Amino acid sequence: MRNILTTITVLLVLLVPTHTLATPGILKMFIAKYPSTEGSQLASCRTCHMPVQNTFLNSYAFALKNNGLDFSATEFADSDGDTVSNIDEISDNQLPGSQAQAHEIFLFTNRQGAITFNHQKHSLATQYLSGGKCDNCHSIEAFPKKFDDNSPWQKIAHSVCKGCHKKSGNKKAPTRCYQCHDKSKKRSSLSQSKTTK
Ligand code: HEC
Ligand code: HEC
Ligand code: HEC
Ligand code: HEC
Ligand SMILES: [Ca+2]
Repeated sequence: MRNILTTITVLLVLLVPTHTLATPGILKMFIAKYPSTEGSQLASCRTCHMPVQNTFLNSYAFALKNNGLDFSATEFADSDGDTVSNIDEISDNQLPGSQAQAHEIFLFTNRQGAITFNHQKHSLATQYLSGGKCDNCHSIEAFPKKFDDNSPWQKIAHSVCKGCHKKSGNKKAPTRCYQCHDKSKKRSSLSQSKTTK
């Protein structure tokens, strides 16, 4: 028993530091490169990882990875496809790897009333029934792992989101129209229409 414990301890000492210390270094590199981000929402693992508890990379992190972690080489790209370059977003305290305004909170705007979707809770908290199983929502037929508020999601959303809520039998999982759609936040029919994109 003691031998096993010693072996485990040695393994932990050998493995844990390289695994957990190696990459938070990228956060330090990021802040060193862009000092204005210190203390801002960008000074976070979530600027590149989503959900944060895992090693999953977002579009900005993939750009960094593909450029051998050369920050300057990714500055003029628009990784999240919102027409603003990565460097302009970073200077403006916006997320370069996501069209969301805040980490993992997606606001779907539309004519019926906006829906606020908490991605972090839905992908990780056990009562939301996915517990790390990304395929509950991300499969070929469903959401593509790239938040684009200009695409229409009604069909997928009403089957995937409403479907699970109904099946869950959980009263806190909304199944009625205005529990999901916030009437006070409607995308006006005069403003850019989603389907014409
Ligand atoms: C500026 C972007 C950025 C930030 C911030 C960032 N990372 Fe990373 N991280 C990356 C990239 C890019 C990779 C992939 C590196 C590669 O494969 O070459 C990565 C990889 C990882 C890995 C996988 C390492 C492996 O060897 O498999 C872990 C774990 C990780 N990061 C943890 C963290 C944690 C924890 C934080 C916050 C303290 C953090 N990262 C902050 C960009 C970032
Ligand atoms: C309950 C549903 C659900 C689960 C579970 C889920 N996601 Fe998502 N995810 C979404 C939705 C909805 C979006 C917004 C996507 C869209 O509009 O296509 C999204 C977007 C993303 C994005 C892109 C973010 C951005 O800002 O562009 C990434 C990366 C992602 N998810 C990773 C994951 C990973 C990794 C897991 C599993 C650990 C996971 N998701 C589990 C629903 C889910
Ligand atoms: C795999 C099951 C599942 C899927 C898929 C799912 N949800 Fe949920 N959702 C839940 C559960 C369960 C709750 C209630 C959790 C609790 O509070 O106990 C919930 C709660 C919510 C809430 C209430 C507020 C909150 O964050 O708790 C909203 C809004 C919501 N979901 C929107 C969505 C949208 C939009 C989608 C699709 C993009 C979606 N959900 C997909 C299981 C799911
Ligand atoms: C579980 C949450 C949820 C429930 C419940 C729900 N919806 Fe939706 N609905 C969504 C999401 C998410 C979208 C996609 C939004 C987007 O693309 O911006 C959507 C899209 C729509 C759209 C398209 C709007 C547009 O401008 O493209 C209509 C219309 C709509 N829903 C009507 C309804 C009605 C009517 C009900 C009740 C019978 C209902 N929804 C119930 C989540 C929900
Ligand atoms: Ca951008």
